[in-house]
Amino acid sequence: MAERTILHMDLDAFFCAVEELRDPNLKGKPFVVGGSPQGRGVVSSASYAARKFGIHSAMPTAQALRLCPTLTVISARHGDYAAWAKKVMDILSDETPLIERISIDEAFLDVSQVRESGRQIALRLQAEIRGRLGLPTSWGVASNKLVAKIATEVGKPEGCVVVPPGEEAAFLAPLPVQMLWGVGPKTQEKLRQAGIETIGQLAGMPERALRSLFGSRGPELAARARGEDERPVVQHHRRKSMSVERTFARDQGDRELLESVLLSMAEELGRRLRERDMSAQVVRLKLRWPDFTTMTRQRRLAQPTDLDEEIFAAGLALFEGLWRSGRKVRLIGLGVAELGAFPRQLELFDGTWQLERRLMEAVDRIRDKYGEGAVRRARLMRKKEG
Ligand code: DCP
Ligand code: MG
Repeated sequence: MAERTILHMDLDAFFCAVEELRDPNLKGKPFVVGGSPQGRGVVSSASYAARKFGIHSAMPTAQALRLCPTLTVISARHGDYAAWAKKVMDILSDETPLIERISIDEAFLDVSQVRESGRQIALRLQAEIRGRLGLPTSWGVASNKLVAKIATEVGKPEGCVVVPPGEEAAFLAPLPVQMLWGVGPKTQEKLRQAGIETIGQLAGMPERALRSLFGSRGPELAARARGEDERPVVQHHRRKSMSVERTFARDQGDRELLESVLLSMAEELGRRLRERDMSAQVVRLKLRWPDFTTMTRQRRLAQPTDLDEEIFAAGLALFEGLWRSGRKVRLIGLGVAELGAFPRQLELFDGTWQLERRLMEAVDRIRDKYGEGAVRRARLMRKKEG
């Protein structure tokens, strides 16, 4: 394979950084974006000041507050984060079409064909995102995705770490094995028992020892530890499904409330589809009862949609098939699947759909400008979560 130049970008404390744009007083303070400590809320994103107390993503908010009693807890505004992330991705797309988005705040770029050096491109994009949007990013530059992503991690925050070709293994050697893609807690524990803690030690393990520990996965693991990775940057990476779910602080059995939660989820999914110019063929519902049994049902639509109302109608029909009046629900989730490109040709045949689509586009614009709460369907106004 010809030598490649791969960039990896990840926003620093992303949800927190967006909250700092809204309220600059938060800068430098310990705060998190996350769920409420009274319920079963967890931290989504922790400011760097909060991380000094040992607070991190996925930690229960109640525990975070014990570590730092003066911590500010902000509830997530997902619509805002999606809108800011899209602005960042648009700046990257202006640079090159060879871009693969791998999460809300992360992307790979293949700039092998660009004359400028990887470092120059990364520093220029970092400055542009900081200057135009006010958001901090970290960058990794390497000959493949695996090493570029770890380089980003090492340089955080606001770093730009370049690993020259040929230096991959030496760069990885001192780092802990769990930084390697594919090494989860179980693999890490096995390695620890074998006395292996760094990526360099893993790379130096005899093939026989690797095979006896990990079977056919062994050689692959060793190749990664040497910093080898041939995976291409996949353009227009299309997700096959997306979903939102909500665990209630208290189990809920009220029909109106559950329906209004479903509707707000349908609105979020519709918006995310429209932002990506995609439509969904399948709608899925997930319900978890207080005893933790979980049911999922799905329904195939007559034609693909990106409209809140149609997603909601399908979700509601599934809900009615599973739920009996008054039955308490612990978690409710709504998702869409079999995503595809937006079926524009349908516009010619379906006037109502076209009207609804234009209405939704107007609503999206208002929400971009004034926030998610600016436009709500009337039925969402009726009831607040009890
Ligand atoms: N996120 C979440 N729950 C998690 C992890 C992440 O909701 N368990 C959300 C919030 C983060 C965003 O995804 O802001 C991006 O995830 P990152 O892992 O990149 O975390 P941050 O951007 O917050 O911090 P970092 O500076 O380490 O990248
Ligand atoms: Mg991030």
